[in-house]
Amino acid sequence: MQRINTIEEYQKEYKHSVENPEAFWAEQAEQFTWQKKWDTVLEWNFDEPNIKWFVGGQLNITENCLDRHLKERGEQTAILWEPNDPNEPARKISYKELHTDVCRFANVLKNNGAKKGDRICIYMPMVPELAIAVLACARIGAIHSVVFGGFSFKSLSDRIHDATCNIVVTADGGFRGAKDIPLKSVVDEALETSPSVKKVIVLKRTNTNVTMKSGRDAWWHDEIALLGGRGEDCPAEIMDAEDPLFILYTSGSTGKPKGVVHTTAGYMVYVDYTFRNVFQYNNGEVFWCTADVGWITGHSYLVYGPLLAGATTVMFEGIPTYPDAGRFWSVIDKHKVNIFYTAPTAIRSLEAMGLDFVKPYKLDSLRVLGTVGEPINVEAWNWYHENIGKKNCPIVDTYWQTETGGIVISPLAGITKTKPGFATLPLPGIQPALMDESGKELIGNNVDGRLCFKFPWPGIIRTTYGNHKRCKETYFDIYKGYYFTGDGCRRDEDGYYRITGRVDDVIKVSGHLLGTAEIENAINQHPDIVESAVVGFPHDIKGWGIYTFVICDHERKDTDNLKKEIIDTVTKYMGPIAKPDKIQIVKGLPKTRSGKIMRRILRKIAENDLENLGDTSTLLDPSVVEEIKIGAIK
Ligand code: 7RM
Repeated sequence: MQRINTIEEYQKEYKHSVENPEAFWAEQAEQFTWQKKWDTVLEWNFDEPNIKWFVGGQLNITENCLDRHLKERGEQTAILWEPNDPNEPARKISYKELHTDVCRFANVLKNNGAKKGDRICIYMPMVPELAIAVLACARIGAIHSVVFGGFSFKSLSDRIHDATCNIVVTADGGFRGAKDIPLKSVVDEALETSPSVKKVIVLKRTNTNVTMKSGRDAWWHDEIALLGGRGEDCPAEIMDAEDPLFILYTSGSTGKPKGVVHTTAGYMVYVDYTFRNVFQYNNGEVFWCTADVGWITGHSYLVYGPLLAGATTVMFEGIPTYPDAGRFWSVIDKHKVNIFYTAPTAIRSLEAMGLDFVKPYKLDSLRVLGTVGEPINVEAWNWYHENIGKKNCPIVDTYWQTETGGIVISPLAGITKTKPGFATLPLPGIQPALMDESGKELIGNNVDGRLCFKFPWPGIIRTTYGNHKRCKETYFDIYKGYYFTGDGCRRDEDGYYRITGRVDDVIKVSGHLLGTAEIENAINQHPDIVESAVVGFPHDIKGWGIYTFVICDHERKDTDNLKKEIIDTVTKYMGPIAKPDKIQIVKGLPKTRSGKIMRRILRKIAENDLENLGDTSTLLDPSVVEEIKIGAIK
């Protein structure tokens, strides 16, 4: 399959994609295995919204990830798995083996009552069986909803409940660094309030003691054994192009996460196209995306993108600092990784550990480096470029979202001239628009505004599960006729895009998108807390840290204990990723007369910018601000 090779080709392809998007995307879709070709490439309006790609087409994405490659690269490694413990052997699963494993587990799901259209929740550690479970769902037309293993029981149960999942696939536990994460017991707690779940399939990974509820819970290996050596084949369910492929929850401005829905054909065409072009993937290369499959980056560029392109995809179970801060670099040498894709927060934390952890490694297999998830600061970009890429590897700063399905603004590796801190140019098919506060599109270069897109691409969100109105209101109503990202953005004198950060109440903490309202809900579970307000503050390593203001219903003199209890409460209800960095106990919060918290003021205080709080005259009680300023945590 062809890809863009020069900047002139990019410009030509971009122009074609804007002038004739339907012809352009139809060309990209040709190479896949279709059970039936589409009748119409695109039907859309952004008002409802109603977006349909490859209407009338029928296919199964796993035939394109697996069956399509068997003849040419059946023996090639599809998944190269690196365990948490470097002394445990790595696993290499060929395309042929992966095909068999996926079919077997698809049959297990069927034996447990799964059917096309069912929602299946996957809550697993980073082991090959996670990818196998994802693909097995797709094989039988069940909609997967992967929940990141770092979320705890309440977040898990909310997500299971929202999608009314009937099956959960999990493991006894997972290894992460020196820790053993007890996944099954979290599932047990979540299921106390999730009546829709009839079956739980449990992979044995850590050998942790778990309780198995009879009639509901079954071991993965027992279910495979029940197939008695049969089940190596499972016909791929024929799906309509717009049948949902998966739901993935993402945080929003309210406390309730949104179930972003992606559908089959458009998502497939888009992640394959962007994978091959952005990373300039060559046949035979080893690609490593360090994201967890629980996030969209793992869905699109650890599982689907690389497998669609027939690549070898590395899956790493552990963390960057275990057994030491050289682990990423050691794995790159060990598996001769050619393309390495990670988050700025990981780069900053490893940079802070010093070059002694980099020096022992050659890193000479690397050809392309990538980043994703948040703006990368110039210092981290330079460190990555010099010490990891040895000034030889282009860096692609890829901008995208759970809702965009795949990368939308990014350099093409080695083709687009890069500028540290800039995601650079829109990919073919992507039509960005910057809007001012009044809703007018800003024309020309050297402008700052809010980033929107004015034309659909195949990977765009279709709906938010069970609540189409919320999808419309969040993304399509704010600027009529546009999809709104929620990000601020600058277009510079060269027409290059630089993302300046979120303009709503979500924050990126260590690359994880968290809703401040969601964290507040978790904090408010503490019996002594009456009210709380969470805002972000700039953090050297994490990008953003979590600053929380809490009001207690009676005076607690043991503030250290109280703070510890609050952290434990957040960990218990939401998960360790949402632990507050700073907790300030306050008597009141700055509220307007209508009772709305003025977060602008709290953000300034959290940033330690006490002199520029702006207008506080509309506050119900301006004196609370003085009290908060005095107690502010530096
Ligand atoms: C892929 C992912 C989406 C939000 C998005 C931005 C931020 C992502 C970049 C970035 C600056 C980047 N999906 N973001 N990539 N900001 N430069 N290259 O992260 O749904 O979890 O988050 O992440 O704010 O809206 S996500």
